[in-house]
Amino acid sequence: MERMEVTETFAGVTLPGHLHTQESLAFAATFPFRPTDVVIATYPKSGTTWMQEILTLLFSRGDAVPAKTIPNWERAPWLEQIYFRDAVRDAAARRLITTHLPARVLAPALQQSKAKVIYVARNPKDVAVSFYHFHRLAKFLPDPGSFDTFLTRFLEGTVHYGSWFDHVKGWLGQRHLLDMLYVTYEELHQDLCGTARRLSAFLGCPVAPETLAALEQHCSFAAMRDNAMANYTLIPREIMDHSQGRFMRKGVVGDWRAHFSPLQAALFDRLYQEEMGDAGLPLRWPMA
Ligand code: PPS
Repeated sequence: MERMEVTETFAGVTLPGHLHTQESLAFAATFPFRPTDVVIATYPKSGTTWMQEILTLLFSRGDAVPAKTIPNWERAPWLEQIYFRDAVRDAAARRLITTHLPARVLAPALQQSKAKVIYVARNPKDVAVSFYHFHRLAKFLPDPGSFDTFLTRFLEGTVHYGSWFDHVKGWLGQRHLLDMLYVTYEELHQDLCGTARRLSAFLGCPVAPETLAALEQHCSFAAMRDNAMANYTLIPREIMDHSQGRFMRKGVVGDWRAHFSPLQAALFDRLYQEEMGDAGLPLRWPMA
């Protein structure tokens, strides 16, 4: 498998070389967005795959066939990945594009193009837990070591894809400058249909009750866990070793409580307060 040990550095962030080259990253940074593009922006493990599935169902008006027959990375390709140039559907009337890149790389082009941006964020304690488990499964990411070691690196912002704090502050800092809808993983949990309605209003994409019913059924954790087009079981074992865990791992809110020691939680809370306390951002999850 290619470039499994390579690390790329771009815009001050390290990224796995298996997925990204300097060329693919430069292509992303200069990509000509269109006003009709819909961009899902996330820090990893924040609900990206869930949002890809929800938008697939909204756009298909509840028809599950695309979601069940086309891998999610073709339905909503990652802007910064090597394969994007071939995957982006230039002829499509509405292109669905996914990115983990920081706002500082993409915001100017997005502002100019007036593309729609959906930013999905999640309680960073749950992000850290989910990312840790994903490192064990994804062979293109470094060995995470113990959870404590990984958490230290997550808080320092030295993990691949950079600092969670910078990512969230960067993107939410753009919320009045971009045509952006901000959604949290926790809101999707609490009220999937209500959030889907909010998405449909933002996208100008009417949603009938039957569409919502199909979406609710198909985008449930159980349905997505069993959907090979969304659960990454199509990826060969040398790249994602599913004997080490599932991509669709638990899908719950608050799993951090089963992983964090009181000391880890206290350290996390202190840094969170320092970084986010005065940021004036709408952060919609309980930290305690
Ligand atoms: S990635 O690698 O960045 O694309 O990962 P991402 O999709 O952002 O995040 C993966 C986590 O989202 C959970 N997930 C869901 N939870 C609830 N319901 C649904 N339908 C759902 N789909 C994905 C997935 O299980 C990962 O979280 P954890 O906590 O690891 O289970």
